[in-house]
Amino acid sequence: MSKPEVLQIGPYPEWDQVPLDAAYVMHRYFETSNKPALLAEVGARTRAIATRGELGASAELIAACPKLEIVSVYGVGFDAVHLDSCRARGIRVTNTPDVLRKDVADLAIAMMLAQWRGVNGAERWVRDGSWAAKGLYPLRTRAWGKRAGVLGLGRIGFEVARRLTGFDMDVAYSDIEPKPYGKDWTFVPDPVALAERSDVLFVTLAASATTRHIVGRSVLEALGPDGLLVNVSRASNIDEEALIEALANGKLGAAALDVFDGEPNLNPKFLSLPNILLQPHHASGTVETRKAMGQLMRDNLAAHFAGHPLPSPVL
Ligand code: 8YV
Repeated sequence: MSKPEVLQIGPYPEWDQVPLDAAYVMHRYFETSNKPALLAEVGARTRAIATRGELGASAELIAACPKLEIVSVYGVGFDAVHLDSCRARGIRVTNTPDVLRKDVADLAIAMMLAQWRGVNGAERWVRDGSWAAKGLYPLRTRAWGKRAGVLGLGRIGFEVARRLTGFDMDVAYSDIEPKPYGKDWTFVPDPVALAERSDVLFVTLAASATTRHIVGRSVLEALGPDGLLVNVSRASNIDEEALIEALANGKLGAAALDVFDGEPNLNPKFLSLPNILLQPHHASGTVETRKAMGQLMRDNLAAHFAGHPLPSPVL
């Protein structure tokens, strides 16, 4: 039997690429300079799209593959997949939840600590000779015991909140409704009220059209001049222009971001702000987790082509 043809939207590590190449005819969309020509050539034979969370699959891409059966996402976020097109044509969609939640939470906590304890600046202080020349590093902010807000108590938010509890923090969260697994934490439905009572606000919401810019001027100003915003979800959850303005005029104390509009080409205004920690969308980026994500993405494809139930379906 001939191998199913798969359109590959982004690169994968070798430990995934080798088995993918063995099981399927992989068309490397991301490598070709003439994307329309590749689509015209292989779109009609493409039965699966293998993509990454931040790349997804657009309506145009899906339309160019009339025999498409499944979109398999390497990542938990499927906001970049045009779900309406998939629903309309009965195309299955899978993602890789669970396996990455603890790593994403770990990086969120690391970003908070790095900002409050000034880890990057302190490293520079040693390397550039400031320690010897100027003396002690300026005092920073304590982390333990502070008030934390978690915007979105899904799988990742839950792991963030659990970790914050270990820092003796007073933890509250916002979500559509109180979560049965959130009983140790205070439920504050309104994101502005959550920000108001928080020293640090973690954005851990799954992104959708309804969450777009949920963190806007009013949330940022409620978090305030001493507040810290940490985003490990999607850039679309934050109004970036309002964030840049609030950081520049001191209405928000600091921010730590792993995701950006238009990434990897972020708004250059971010680069000139001293009170922001910038990370290259790598919250799930450990060898262990990326191996688990790749395995789950491949398991979903294999199950689909074997006619078995999908391990982690979205649609
Ligand atoms: C990954 C992500 O960096 O899970 C997601 O939705 O955005 C990240 O974990 C990405 O999917 C890998 O490309």
